[in-house]
Amino acid sequence: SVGNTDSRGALIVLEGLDRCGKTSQSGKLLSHLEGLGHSAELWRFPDRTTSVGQMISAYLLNQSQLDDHTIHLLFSANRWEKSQLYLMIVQRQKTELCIWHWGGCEGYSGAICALGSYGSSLGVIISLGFLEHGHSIVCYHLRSMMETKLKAGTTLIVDRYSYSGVAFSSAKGVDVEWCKAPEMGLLAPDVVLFLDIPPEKAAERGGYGGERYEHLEFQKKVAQCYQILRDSSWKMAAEGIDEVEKELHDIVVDHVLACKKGKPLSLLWS
Ligand code: 2DT
Repeated sequence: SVGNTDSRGALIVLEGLDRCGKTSQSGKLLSHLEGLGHSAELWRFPDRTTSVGQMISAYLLNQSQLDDHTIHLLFSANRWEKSQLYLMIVQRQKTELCIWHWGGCEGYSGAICALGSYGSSLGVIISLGFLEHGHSIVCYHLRSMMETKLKAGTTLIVDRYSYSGVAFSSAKGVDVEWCKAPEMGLLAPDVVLFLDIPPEKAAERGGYGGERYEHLEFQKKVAQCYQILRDSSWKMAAEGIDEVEKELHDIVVDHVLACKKGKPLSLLWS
């Protein structure tokens, strides 16, 4: 397990085929938790806003072609980029030189640099340069944006996670163990809510939007691959929108309370 047993938010993952209702259920879960006074946020993967996410989006829209292994690693990188963040705060003393001002922070004469996954070695090199110019520097390594949020008490409701990564790539014939490898070391969810609907039924719902994986035959393969990944931490939610909603609310609130009481975090597939 990771870290201590302090109160924290829960990591809740929703998984399922395209058009299974994950996105609308995620939104409802968020309102329910907020209504009960819990701090919660909605996340989704792929996060198409980052530069890696834009490459993924172009691939899904059939605007670019990538080898199956390459796109798999991009999806994984899109999760890792939300996990590694190195922050360096430079306090200005003598000179006006700083890289990025910490906007709007009156009285704080500093700059803040996010070094991304380049890590602490780059941080050390940059900080030596600043020290020479008479700045004082505080370096932080935030283990993970996700972990930081959870430890601050915020529950994360995540629409798709590593299970989508493995299910969709292995449905294309990529080896399951190979698919899992780059996900190892990411945080494990407290619960996976799998919205279990037959692929034919999902296909009937309002039609697919025309993205790369939105074809019935492929979705059937994905459904089989999800079954391989399923373990005891998964909750299978059946059909019927209202019943699903009630079922999910109860499960999620139980997990949120367990995490508040100090259930430790753990890592995926370790
Ligand atoms: P959305 O329609 O939910 O945006 O998903 N996918 C997703 C993968 O192949 N690997 C992954 O790691 C993730 C998170 C599932 C877009 C598609 O991307 C697939 C559907």
